[in-house]
Amino acid sequence: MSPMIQSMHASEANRLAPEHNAGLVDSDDLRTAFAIAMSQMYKNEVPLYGDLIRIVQGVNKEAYSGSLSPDSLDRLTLERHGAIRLGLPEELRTVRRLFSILGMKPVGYYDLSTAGLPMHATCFRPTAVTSLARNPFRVFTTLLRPEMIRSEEARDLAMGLLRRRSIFSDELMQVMGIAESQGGLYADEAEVFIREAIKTFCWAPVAAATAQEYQVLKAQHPILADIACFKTAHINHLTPRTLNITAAQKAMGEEGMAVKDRIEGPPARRWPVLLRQTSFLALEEAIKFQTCEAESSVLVPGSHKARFGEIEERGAAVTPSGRKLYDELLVEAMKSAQGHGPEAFDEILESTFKQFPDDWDRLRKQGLVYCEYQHTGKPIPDNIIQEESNSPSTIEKLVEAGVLRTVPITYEDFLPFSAAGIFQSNLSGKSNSSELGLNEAAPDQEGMETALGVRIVDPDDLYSAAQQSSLQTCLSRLGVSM
Ligand code: OOG
Ligand code: NI
Repeated sequence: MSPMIQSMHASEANRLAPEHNAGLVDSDDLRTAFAIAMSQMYKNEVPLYGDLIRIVQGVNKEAYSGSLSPDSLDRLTLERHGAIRLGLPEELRTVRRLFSILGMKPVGYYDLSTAGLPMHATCFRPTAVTSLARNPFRVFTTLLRPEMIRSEEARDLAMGLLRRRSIFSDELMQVMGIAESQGGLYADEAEVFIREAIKTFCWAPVAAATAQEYQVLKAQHPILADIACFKTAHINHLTPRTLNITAAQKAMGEEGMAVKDRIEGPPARRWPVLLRQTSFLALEEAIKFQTCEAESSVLVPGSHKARFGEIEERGAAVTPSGRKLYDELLVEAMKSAQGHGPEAFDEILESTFKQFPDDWDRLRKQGLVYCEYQHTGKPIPDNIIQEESNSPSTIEKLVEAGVLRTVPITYEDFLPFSAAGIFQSNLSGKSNSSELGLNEAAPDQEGMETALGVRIVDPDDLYSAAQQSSLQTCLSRLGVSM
């Protein structure tokens, strides 16, 4: 333990807060430092990820000037998401505390049982518009649902392995306590925090299980072996954001990467919505298995497949009616594409999505997307009566008159269907729950919230609040009564 931490008692910490917290590292800066450290770690461990970053940065530089992206090139260059898979509610609760220090909250609930996975998820991410603009780093975090595992033997084995492990170092627990009691971290503490937090998410090449235990779990469900057999909650991918996923996917193939056969999500559009993703397939990596539980266990070589590299293109956040339309069209396309290959599916998807407007004004006027209002600087023409207040028709008139401009609000979350596709491309071909040895399950947001110890934020509340507050800022600047 560092002397710095030893000397920082909780009482001292309390004395520093709140009047003396001027020197605390801003949580947005801390998140950026953490995301950079995570990216560096992953680059060292998975060199192909470094190649991916290089490809994406090249593509983005080229695409930025001509793009309609509402986000800055700085944000785009830094932007990443990662994914971790946790085994126990206690692990999730501690991870929630860890991400809270980085200014990230659980947003959105994802039921993955529909994709044949014994787990559910949330996304830890910043929620304030200003924090998202500085660094939107997000981590898709899944939690095992043991009640979905049909085999009692596999379930008990997994739970036993999970209960025996501890994925957080003592130093990390201590520095998190300090952060919570003093409301943040000083620079030297922040360094310790990042160093120790990264250890939780790095690769542990020596499994915490025997080869036989690993096989039992893998036979039950490959994801189970990945969740339960290791000493850390290794991130399984980190995803940079690209402005042109078609070009980036092509460049990946040209460099000889084993790329997924198609891009998940909506088809290419003039006005992108939600998100499109693709990846290079998970790597078979050398690991070592224990031969018994003892420290002195003889190690035997083996391998494990979990880590991959993904890229994504983000578009506008859609409203609930936009999402309904998206889901309906996706199901329609999937139905008509049954039995066809990936290329035919892409064609069918494209023609089905002709029903999803691809014109900014129509998207906005039909209430399919969220938008940010900006004041162009133009004064209100005399013929628009200000007393009408902020009724929808006045706002439309202000937009038409060029007083207000509207830009898309970027989708900051995930697409379970897309996630499912990516999952399955890295797993076996089995798809229904009984083949996978799983019990049927309903979504269980409450169970997830109990595990987290806090409520999950509804992403729609965030998008509509962002839209509303941008409008209010414009109207009050224009002196339009509310
Ligand atoms: C999570 C996959 C979800 C995405 O981009 O949709 C995800 C996992 O593989 O654990 O990261
Ligand atoms: Ni991902």
